[in-house]
Amino acid sequence: MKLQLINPNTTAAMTDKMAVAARQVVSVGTQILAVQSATGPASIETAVDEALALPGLLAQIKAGEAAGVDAHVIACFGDPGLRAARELATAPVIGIAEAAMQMACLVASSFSVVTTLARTVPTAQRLLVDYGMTSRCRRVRATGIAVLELEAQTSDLLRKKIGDECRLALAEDGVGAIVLGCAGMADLCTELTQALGVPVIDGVTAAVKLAEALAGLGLRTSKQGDYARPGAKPYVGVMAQFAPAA
Ligand code: 5HY
Repeated sequence: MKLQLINPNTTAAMTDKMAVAARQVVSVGTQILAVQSATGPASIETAVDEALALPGLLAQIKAGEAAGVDAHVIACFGDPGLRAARELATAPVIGIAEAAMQMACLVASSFSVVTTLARTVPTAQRLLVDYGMTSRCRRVRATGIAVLELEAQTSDLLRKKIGDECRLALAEDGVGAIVLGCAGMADLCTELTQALGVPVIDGVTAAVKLAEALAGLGLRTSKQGDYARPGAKPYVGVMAQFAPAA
């Protein structure tokens, strides 16, 4: 089975970090094809970053479909372009935020999200509404860490900061699980699970395992309704390459 793990930001060190985490959890025989967008922002923290990350992300979805991958994972906690990617793909497309939230609900009645900048908290909150998760998530907590501070191996200082915020979530929010709110936190999941004694869910590994399960069951993205392929029409300028074909 081939799973395409797409980092929709353009930072290769972050792609490498998430690929290591993904390869540690997949079954023998599952190949992780880790790629990042060729165009766009180095990290996705604002609505502008997200909008300008989408062409590069959708190009990777198209390339993965052409290569016949069995599933795609969008490895950014804002789940950028998830609905658009599902319109383009026939293979399943999993966003790491949705995957982590769904998995958290299977092992705890409630969870808190520990993420990066305060600026990104409303994005996670919007996703909770979209995914019907507001009754299961008690709080989205910011650590004040920028995404690019997590691009390579997480430093001891940042590990402590993230661990401390998780402990506050457990003490104050009354939750049974923690969801890590950035793909760059994928290297922390195992140690935090051991240190905190509760399920800690990293979206990258959660999404990869869900992608493996869906592909293994032969489930594909529905082409009925709003995930149907976009109809043919011209796009102009730099977007011409994305014009849906007949
Ligand atoms: C991520 N941004 O996982 C999100 C995290 C965030 O470039 N990769 C990014 O902080 O919203």
